[in-house]
Amino acid sequence: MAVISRGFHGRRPTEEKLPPGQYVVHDFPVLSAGPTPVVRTEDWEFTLTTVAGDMHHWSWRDLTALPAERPTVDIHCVTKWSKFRTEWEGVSLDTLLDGIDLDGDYAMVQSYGGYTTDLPLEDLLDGRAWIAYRYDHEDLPAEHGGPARLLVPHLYFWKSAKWVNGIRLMDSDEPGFWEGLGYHEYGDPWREQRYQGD
Ligand SMILES: Nc1nc2c(c(=O)[nH]1)N[C@H]1C(S)=C(S)[C@@H](COP(=O)(O)O)O[C@H]1N2
Ligand SMILES: [Mo]
Repeated sequence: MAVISRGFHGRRPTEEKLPPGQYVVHDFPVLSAGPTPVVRTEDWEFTLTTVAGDMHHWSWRDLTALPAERPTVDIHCVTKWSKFRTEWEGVSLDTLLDGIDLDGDYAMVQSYGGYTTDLPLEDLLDGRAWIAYRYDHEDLPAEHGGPARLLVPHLYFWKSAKWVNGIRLMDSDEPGFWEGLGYHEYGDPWREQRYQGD
């Protein structure tokens, strides 16, 4: 009788899922450039600003009324830790932005507390980015970005802005917080784009 463990069958070996230069962690490190802002859900607001200057707002009630998804994804921090199969719940940016006239090719993601990060608008679409408000079946803890954070797991984790509160669309790329301090403007872990020039 063939002995094939279901749990193993179909999964890629660990090395294939680990981008170059990364190692695996089993805890969940907290990396914050400043203090953790206290944001109550009743005060939470998310604003999309288009290049044309149109503004679209979502309250917490608006956000959580939208259909949610439960992505399980690997995350990769530029400081070299990766964490496999993290479980989130939140709203896909495709769902959030559905029906809105999007202009501009780039997005500046903005957070409570002033953190920013830039990326091409298309990287927020096609099932690749979420506004996540639950982690590991619990409300997202404040230190990990609660009440809600961006989740863009195909880029280094600094692009996944914690305490997210808006996106400003732009015609051309501008550096966000870490990008202005020398981090790569795109940040693909598989191409090891850690710093400018990588
Ligand atoms: N608002 C905000 N978002 C942020 C950061 C930050 O300092 N402020 N740090 C980034 C970095 S460098 C990483 S690796 C991840 C860390 O998320 P975690 O603390 O939940 O592990 O958040 C990213 N998002
Ligand atoms: Mo990071």
